[in-house]
Amino acid sequence: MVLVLHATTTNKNAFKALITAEYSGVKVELTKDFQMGVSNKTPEFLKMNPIGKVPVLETPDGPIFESNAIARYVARLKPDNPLYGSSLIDFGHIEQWIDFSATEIDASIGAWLLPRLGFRLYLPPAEEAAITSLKRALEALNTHLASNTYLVGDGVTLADIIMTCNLSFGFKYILTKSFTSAFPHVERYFWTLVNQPNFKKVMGDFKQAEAIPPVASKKPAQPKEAAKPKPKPEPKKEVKKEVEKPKEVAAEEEEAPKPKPKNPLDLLPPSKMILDDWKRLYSNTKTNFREVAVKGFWDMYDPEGYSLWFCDYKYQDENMVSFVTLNKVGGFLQRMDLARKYAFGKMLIIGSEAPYKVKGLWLFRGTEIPQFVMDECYDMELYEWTKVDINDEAQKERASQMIEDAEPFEGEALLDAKCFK
Ligand SMILES: N[C@@H](CCC(=O)N[C@@H](CS)C(=O)NCC(=O)O)C(=O)O
Repeated sequence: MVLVLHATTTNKNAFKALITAEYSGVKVELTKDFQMGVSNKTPEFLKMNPIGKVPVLETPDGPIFESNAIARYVARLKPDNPLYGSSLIDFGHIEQWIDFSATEIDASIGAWLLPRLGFRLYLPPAEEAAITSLKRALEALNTHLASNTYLVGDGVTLADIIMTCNLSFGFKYILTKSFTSAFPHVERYFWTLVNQPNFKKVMGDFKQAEAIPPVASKKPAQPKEAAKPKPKPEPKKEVKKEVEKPKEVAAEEEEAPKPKPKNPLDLLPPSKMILDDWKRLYSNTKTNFREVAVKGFWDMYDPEGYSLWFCDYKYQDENMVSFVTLNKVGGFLQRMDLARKYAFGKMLIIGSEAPYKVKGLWLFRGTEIPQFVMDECYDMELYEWTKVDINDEAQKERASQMIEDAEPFEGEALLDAKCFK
């Protein structure tokens, strides 16, 4: 009897059943020419799995969906399968690690990776939470594996198959060596398992992710915006990425480009402060920064043509991982690209241990934060913004320190300082 598994050839959830089948001497074959998004949307497929997800296993007694249930079924086809251990307590532990793998490992990897790939809403605080729970789970797994070669007993069990398949999704797309090296026993375990012949036959050669994937350009929902009567159209660049327009429609649009409306900031009365002069002074000052650049800034500053703002990240407690915090600030500065002609910013990442604090100083053209920046850069919502009162010496001094990257800043070391210019 050959059981038919509906999935693509690279699906880690399908690998669970295929590897289990290899260990159990059961024949499971993938359907030919499975097309994700097409084959799993047909009425026949939806009869097998009403949610339309893969994998699905066709058995002589009817279909089964949910990859762990499928793998359990395949394992049980072999009587007294060692994949299920040799005692009731082994069985209990195998089920324990299968559930742990699904709820603590797989769920956290998905919560970190899928928003970055654009499959879910990307929110920096949610990403931090996902990484924190993944690290907690991996630490527990690492401790267990420090004194155990496999999850249960002395040989491969179903728990190892499911755990390794779930880990493989992370190792392949987001868990770089610099991340996994904190969990050496997990690394040893993972590489041992993916190199077992029964795993290799299904998964092929395995290569670890070399970089964390960048965030796909999708804006998260903005509650304030949603409340407004007229939704603002998405910037054209982003729409193009997400929606594939038929070629002829795209061509039509490109034939008659509409004139770009002038930015309202270009219509403001001229200012005595020339932003580029300030940026040049900032970049070219190598010594005596306080006396030259900072003094020069205050000499140039025009409170009628520009405004200065302090920003303070609203979710400081969630800045638990240094490189994630740095990436978050880096992403913010990239997304501010649209304001390069009208802004200068300093962002400090403060503290020598977690939670790190992110605070900044921004100079904007005009006496308010420009509306297009508020509308188009979603990071703005993640910060509290306070206008700098330049008549208050303490605030002025704080702004000077931020321009200068003065250390210690508010009594703490700087992890990094980034400049937008
Ligand atoms: N808990 C399910 C997850 C299945 C799942 O999310 N499958 C994805 C592919 S890995 C899918 O079919 N996505 C298509 C969709 O969401 O429509 C399992 O383990 O089988």
